[in-house]
Amino acid sequence: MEQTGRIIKSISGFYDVLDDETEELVRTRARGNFRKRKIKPLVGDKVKFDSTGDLGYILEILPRENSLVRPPIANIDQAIVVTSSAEPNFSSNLLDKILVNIEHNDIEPLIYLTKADLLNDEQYATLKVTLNGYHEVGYQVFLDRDSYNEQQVADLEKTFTDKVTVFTGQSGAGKSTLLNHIDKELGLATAAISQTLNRGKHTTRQVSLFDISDGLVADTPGFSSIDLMDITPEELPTLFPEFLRYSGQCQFRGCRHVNEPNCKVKEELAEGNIMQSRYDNYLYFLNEINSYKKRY
Ligand SMILES: Nc1nc2c(ncn2[C@@H]2O[C@H](COP(=O)(O)OP(=O)(O)OP(=O)(O)O)[C@@H](O)[C@H]2O)c(=O)[nH]1
Ligand SMILES: [Mg+2]
Ligand SMILES: [Zn+2]
Repeated sequence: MEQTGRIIKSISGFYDVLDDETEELVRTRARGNFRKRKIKPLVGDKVKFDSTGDLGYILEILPRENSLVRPPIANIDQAIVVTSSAEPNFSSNLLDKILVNIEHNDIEPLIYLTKADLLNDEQYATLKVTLNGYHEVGYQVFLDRDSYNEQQVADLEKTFTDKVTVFTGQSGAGKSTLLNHIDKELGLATAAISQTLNRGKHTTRQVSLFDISDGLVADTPGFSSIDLMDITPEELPTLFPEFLRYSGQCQFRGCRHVNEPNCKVKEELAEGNIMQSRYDNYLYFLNEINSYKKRY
């Protein structure tokens, strides 16, 4: 019998599929022909599958709306970028890189600050100014000093309904801890980064989707760095929403906002309407992307 469902977990060659009709979990394997065609099913994939026996088989992966490489997941509506203040330290470069990757995949990013309790008052005040800048860019930002402020957690949870949400961000930022606060029954493993480094592993090893507040929410393994391999120099400026607001007024169409004359983006930067750190990171990423081209 042919059914449809969504992969919510993958464990060493098996895929747990949530049946659309029965809402039951079915353990499946991917048919050999996927491997031959080098198609790897991802958590989040909508699939056709067959489960007449104990074990089902994935027959077909339905077309993806989008997919991320890091973390590996498909068909996502929004990404919660869990951003730690300390241990690991806040890095605007890493945050912007994550945001650019998410924008590239047409997924809506939200920023969630963690570990601000580890900062002194002055450090927190400075970080708040920076994060308010991201709010100006148009992102929803959760920046309470207490990551687990009840009202804030409830507001976050409200965004999950009828969506597929992925928690992403640096290893040790507190993704699993935050999820445990949202759903007390999850009991996800968490660990201090010193322990993580000692083991040389990330605490969360797999992507899995959970049913929370009438939506699906994924915990994912963190990372320490990501690249911009899929992004072209032409596309990069379009992944900064605040640049897009002004780029129509640049003299040159396709202006990269670097050395071109009469660049509205650079004018707005000089006026303080674009964050210097975002612009600096933009130039840094543009360089990085150009250096990939030289190498290959
Ligand atoms: N002080 C403080 N510690 C936190 C906070 N959030 C998380 N932690 C701690 O940070 C450590 C890492 O948290 P995890 O939830 O395991 O981090 P993760 O993002 O899931 O990490 P990976 O699974 O490796 O990607 C744990 O020891 C948590 O207790 C916070 O808001 N404040
Ligand atoms: Mg984790
Ligand atoms: Zn320009």
